[in-house]
Amino acid sequence: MPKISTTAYLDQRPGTSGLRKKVAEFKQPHYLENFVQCILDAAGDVAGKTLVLGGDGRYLNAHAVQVILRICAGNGVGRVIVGRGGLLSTPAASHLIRVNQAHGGIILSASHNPGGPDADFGIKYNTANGGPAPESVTEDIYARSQRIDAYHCVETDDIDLDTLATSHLDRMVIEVVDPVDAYADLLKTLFDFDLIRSKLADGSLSVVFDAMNAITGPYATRLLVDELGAPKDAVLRGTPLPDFGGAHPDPNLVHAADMVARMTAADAPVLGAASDGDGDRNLIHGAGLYVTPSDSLAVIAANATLIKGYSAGIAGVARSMPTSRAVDRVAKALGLPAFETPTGWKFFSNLLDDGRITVCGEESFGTGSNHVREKDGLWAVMCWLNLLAVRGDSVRDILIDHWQTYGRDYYTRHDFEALDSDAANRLMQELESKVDTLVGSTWSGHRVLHADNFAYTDPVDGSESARQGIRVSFEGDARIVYRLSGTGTAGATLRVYIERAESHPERLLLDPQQVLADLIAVAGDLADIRGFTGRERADVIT
Ligand code: VG1
Ligand code: CO
Repeated sequence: MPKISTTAYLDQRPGTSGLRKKVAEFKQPHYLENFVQCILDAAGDVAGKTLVLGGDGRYLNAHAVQVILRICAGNGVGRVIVGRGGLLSTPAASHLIRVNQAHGGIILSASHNPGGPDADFGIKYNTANGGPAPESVTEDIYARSQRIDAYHCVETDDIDLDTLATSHLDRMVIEVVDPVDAYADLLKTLFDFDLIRSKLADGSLSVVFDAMNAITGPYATRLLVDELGAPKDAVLRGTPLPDFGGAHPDPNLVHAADMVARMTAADAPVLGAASDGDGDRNLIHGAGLYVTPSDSLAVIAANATLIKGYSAGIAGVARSMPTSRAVDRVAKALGLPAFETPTGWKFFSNLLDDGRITVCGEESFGTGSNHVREKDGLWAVMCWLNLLAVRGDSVRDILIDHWQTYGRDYYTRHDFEALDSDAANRLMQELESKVDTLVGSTWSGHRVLHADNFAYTDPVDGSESARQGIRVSFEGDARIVYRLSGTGTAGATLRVYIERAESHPERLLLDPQQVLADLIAVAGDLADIRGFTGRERADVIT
């Protein structure tokens, strides 16, 4: 096979979810090729094996898919299953890996980061279970990227990926599949489509979904409009665009503003939702009421047996460390195991594979189950539609009922973006160095009960992940967490997560920013955010 000489780039360390860089960085000579070769080398013997390939359609997706096919052929891969047009949502890619018993898959996305020539691109490798490669594999990819001096690649014109067909590139089979079919079939096994369809038809249920000009447009149109009979205009911004129409494909209250406006109007539908660039995140909104991702996870866990695919009950739950402890309360009440993992979906995979958990989620708009090994935006939307159809209540009623039963975890995340990396690192180092002395200290009346730098030992394979974020617990069931983002492409982002539990029946419907105002101030003082960063306020509050 032709071997092409190259020079190593030293900055190809995957973060929370793959390698994310500016498009201009990916366009450097051999930059993408190097990384793909390192993926294939770290993936074990790929000769003759099947891989899945696709991405969220952002700028560079189409080009990258062609390059990756050439390198796969150069490395003797047996078969590549590609989504038509090079498109696949992240959960659909995970499912295709599993259902085809593929060796793994390569997913092209920078998820919720903006796309376009001046914005972000990303690439990640998922293993045979359909989940993001564990740290042992991503570190191996990184180590190889430091010393790579050649890659294997065949020469060919661009392959036609717009026609559903099977073709050959050298001895490698390329199978172009519909990106939605298999995924839609999977969801049909999990949810009561007939019931939801009938409730949408009689008007007792209604939905609006914002696809944010990103990958979920075709998926949402198939499921909500074609299968469930919702009107066409139930899907907003439903055509995937390479630059997401210049918008930020991050499903939060700021970037999904049109959907939120519909949901806060007098004639709001029953359910409003949105997903991100690659389709693994979800935002859930009821008429006039936003559901935090931490609460959404807890509600889904508490009501799982009402949903067809989970009617036999769930084995256990897991949440990422910074996610609120709402789901822990459900687990306790139901006598289920609950796990706290580091940030990033890869840490859920072993628990899912081992059957220890069935549903899991992150505060960052990620929820999912054992049906795939990624978080899944439309799965969460279908969960809520199914629950609403069965219970016949509003989102508000379901949430208030939940809080009355389990209490409410008031929760907010404050992000300080595009910080000077050195300043952000110094802030974290200072926090780490004083973590042991914090216990017993009092901050504006809040006494610290416990403080540590979160370390995780995987209960299934014993692998260890240290320094995953600073946790500070206070009297009164309050908590502040600090960590640096691992998905940004410019400077550093400090994430500060603030929460407090409340069970008094008359204090369940307050404004989180007000309830948490004193703790938010403590969070700033305790880490001296202003001193280190010069910032008075967070850039994004969710
Ligand atoms: C963020 C979220 C994390 C999520 C990750 C990937 O990571 O906090 O919970 O798993 O994005 O999501 P970080 O390191 O920036 O905090 V996605 O939808 O961007 O693949
Ligand atoms: Co995403």
